[in-house]
Amino acid sequence: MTSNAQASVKDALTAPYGDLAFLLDLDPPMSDFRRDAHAALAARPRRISPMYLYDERGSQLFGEITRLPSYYPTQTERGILDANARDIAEAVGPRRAVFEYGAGSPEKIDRLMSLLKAPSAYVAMDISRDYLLAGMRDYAARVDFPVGAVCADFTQPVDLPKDAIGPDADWLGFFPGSTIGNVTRDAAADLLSNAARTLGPGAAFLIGLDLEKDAETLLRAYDEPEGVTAEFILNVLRRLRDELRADLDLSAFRYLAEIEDTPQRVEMSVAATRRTEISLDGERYAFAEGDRLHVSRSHKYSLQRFDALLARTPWRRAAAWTDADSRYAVCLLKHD
Ligand code: AVI
Repeated sequence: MTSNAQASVKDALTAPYGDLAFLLDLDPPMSDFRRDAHAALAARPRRISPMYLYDERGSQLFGEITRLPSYYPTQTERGILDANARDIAEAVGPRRAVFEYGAGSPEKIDRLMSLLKAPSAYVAMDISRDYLLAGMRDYAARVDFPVGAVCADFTQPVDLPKDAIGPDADWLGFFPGSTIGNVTRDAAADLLSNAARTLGPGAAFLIGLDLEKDAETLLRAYDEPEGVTAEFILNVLRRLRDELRADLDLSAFRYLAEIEDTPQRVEMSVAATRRTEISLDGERYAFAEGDRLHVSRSHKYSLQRFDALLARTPWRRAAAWTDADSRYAVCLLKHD
């Protein structure tokens, strides 16, 4: 790391921070919705980042999705962690300091921390400073090990202030929910390589992975009759209309989920059901019937394909636990 980068990390660190062992605020580049919306609408194909799904309403809708019976990843991951708690704890080893990618819900954090043997610390990284601090302050008040917070985008490399936790801690990265599937395979390899650097030698990494499967199960999970996923994806247009004051007719668009192969993934778009236009800041973007705006994708992996991805990173797969139908895997990665 250069001396300039060292200086900026130092400025970004406050330790302790109230009840927290530290706050490392890397001031993640806040995106510019208006600029990105213009760029997305002018591009061919039209594509906008899935991060714009998650305003308050979008986060609530995603929470609802995770409770739908047809959206198997959340319940299946939970089932795998519960059914294999002992084996996982054994394979991970005792006294790990945990670094979670994305601040988990209290229930998710408790599930992991109570499964591990004598965890020594918990640190979460999240792009939303308010969400992160609210969650971590509550958590720090409930537990007797150090809790830290890193405000950053999870694709950023992070220099953890290890002295604030204990310089000799053995780290465990935790990235549940199969969120790794929401980035391209190249970005996933970069993220994992950065994680190896962040967590240091001897680290382990527990990651949730949605496995390749039949197209019907995927369609049931990503285009269910309840229509919550449709609302979730269409929320991008609602935000364009309500926050950016774009002139658009929501009823002229529908949600479209498509299953693609090699690599298997669900592609999520909004599609115009008739000729229409979106007008933003006086700029008019025409849609012919069937024209799309791509919003999100969710990659599915086989364990073999995941191993091939890991071969591009310092990690190797030490173990994997799956459900009885092999729909989902929790993988334990290690590196020396
Ligand atoms: C957050 N992520 C893991 C979800 C997924 O399954 O790809 C996002 C999602 N999009 C539609 N449904 C769920």
